[in-house]
Amino acid sequence: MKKVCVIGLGYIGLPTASLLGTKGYEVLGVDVDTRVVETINRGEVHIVEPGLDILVRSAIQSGNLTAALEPAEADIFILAVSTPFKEGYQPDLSQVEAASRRIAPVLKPGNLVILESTSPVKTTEDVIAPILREAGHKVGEDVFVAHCPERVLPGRILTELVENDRIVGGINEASAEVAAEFYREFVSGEVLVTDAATAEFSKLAENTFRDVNIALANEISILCDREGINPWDVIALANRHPRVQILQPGPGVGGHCIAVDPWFLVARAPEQARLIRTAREVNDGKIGWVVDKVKSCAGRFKRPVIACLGLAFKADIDDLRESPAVKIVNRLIAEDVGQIVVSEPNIKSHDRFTLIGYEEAVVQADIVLLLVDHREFKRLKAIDFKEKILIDTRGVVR
Ligand code: SAJ
Repeated sequence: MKKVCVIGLGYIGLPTASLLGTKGYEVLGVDVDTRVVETINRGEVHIVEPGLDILVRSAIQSGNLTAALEPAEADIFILAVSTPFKEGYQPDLSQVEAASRRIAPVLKPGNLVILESTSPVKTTEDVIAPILREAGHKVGEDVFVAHCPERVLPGRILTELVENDRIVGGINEASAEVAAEFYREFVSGEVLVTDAATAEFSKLAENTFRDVNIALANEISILCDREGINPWDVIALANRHPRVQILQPGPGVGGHCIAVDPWFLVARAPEQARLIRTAREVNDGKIGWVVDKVKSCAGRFKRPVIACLGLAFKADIDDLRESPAVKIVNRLIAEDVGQIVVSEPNIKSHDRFTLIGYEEAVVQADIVLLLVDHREFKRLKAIDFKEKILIDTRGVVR
């Protein structure tokens, strides 16, 4: 049985580790967080993703998945740590570096090291390979190194882990071939082979494509608002053209991927990546635009009750990372725009906001600010907002 060691048991590492644990691999999942390790070893999960609880439980019960704080010898090492940005939108690769340092002492000839974390172009070559060489390994000869970017959509992770096409970029041809062979064992999509830097760039290009196109939708929505026109009608009609596919406007772009990754391209070429930077700024700027909109409506009341519907970064998930909704609610509270009530059907409690049911929130409100297109909110009808002001940032209420 092949041994796989997965470093980082978050939104990508845990689904990958548990999937492999049910596909005939002996998997050791490694995380620096004791609480995470203990939770997984009990067969439980610390993140919400459809089907993940069942998969983890069955992988743990079969004995093929174990979680630990330290890596151990294996055939294949998968790095699935996070790659955020730090001040000035500069990539923070400290977790990739730390993970490489921790596996270096246990690597043996014939091992394969795969970076799955979305990373700046040349990370595999300029960050991981030197650390492994320093530890005495012949990279590309006796330790194979490749980048295979994760491409799964939160909410559909378990399906997409298997069905999506995968890009496998090797540090050399031999590494690419060894890594491609591994993915072909459990992926039903096509495995596309290239070099590491091309794989890194392709992943960044995918998320940047989304960001730039959402920025266009957000800018269109701001222009429509000036004209008193419904942007969702404009976009739906424009999209009836056979070659037009405008995305949906919202309160800004959230999550740990699309709101972060384009900065990796900007950081390497600040002078040239002008459109990409502007798109990021347009999407981040939508947050302030929504806050200003609420403030201008609030001015009509003495102290309005403002119901904020949704905190997650997108529909029907519990993930609040980089969520524009959270940023907007925080700003409304900080600027004391009114009495704020918050509803988020996908989480039980929040450390700063008291959560109430969405129907009750609407009843109490003078102003309803709809921030996420959760399925619950789609049940609301225009009649529910009679004599209230509705600011619908997602075009949910028709
Ligand atoms: N959003 C809009 N309008 C749209 C689409 C999305 O405002 O038309 C917003 C969402 O509300 C959310 C943000 O953009 O705040 C991102 O949501 P998303 O569903 O587009 O993407 P993520 O961040 O959940 O996952 C993306 C995916 N990438 C692409 O679709 C190209 C996923 O496949 C990647 O694996 C993931 O990033 C990642 O981990 O990089």
